[in-house]
Amino acid sequence: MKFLRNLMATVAVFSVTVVPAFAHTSIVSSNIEDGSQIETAPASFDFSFGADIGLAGLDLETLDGEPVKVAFERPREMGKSFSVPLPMLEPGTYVLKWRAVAKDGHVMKGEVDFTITG
Ligand SMILES: [Cu+2]
Repeated sequence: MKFLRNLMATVAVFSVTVVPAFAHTSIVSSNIEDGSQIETAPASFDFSFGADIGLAGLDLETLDGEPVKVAFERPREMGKSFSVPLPMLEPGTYVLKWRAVAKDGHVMKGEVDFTITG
């Protein structure tokens, strides 16, 4: 019985650590893909997650880490799809950094790197 109890405890711990990972999501589609080379910057960054999230932040930087101003307003509601207007971008490489809060309160982060070839 001791073995069974240990086994159950192990299974319980394993479930607790594994299940929340499934609740997390990331960008599943976007008009600017990570690592993409695009001729002209789109007027907005349109992106969707696999589940409802609270979009907490979106920052745009040049490759050197110079911030580029983006008209981002934190949405009040959770959602899956977002559209953030982008400024006119000169040719160069940029990094979009997003932060989101999952339904379980965990913070998720990601980056989308792209190059405007001009
Ligand atoms: Cu979580």
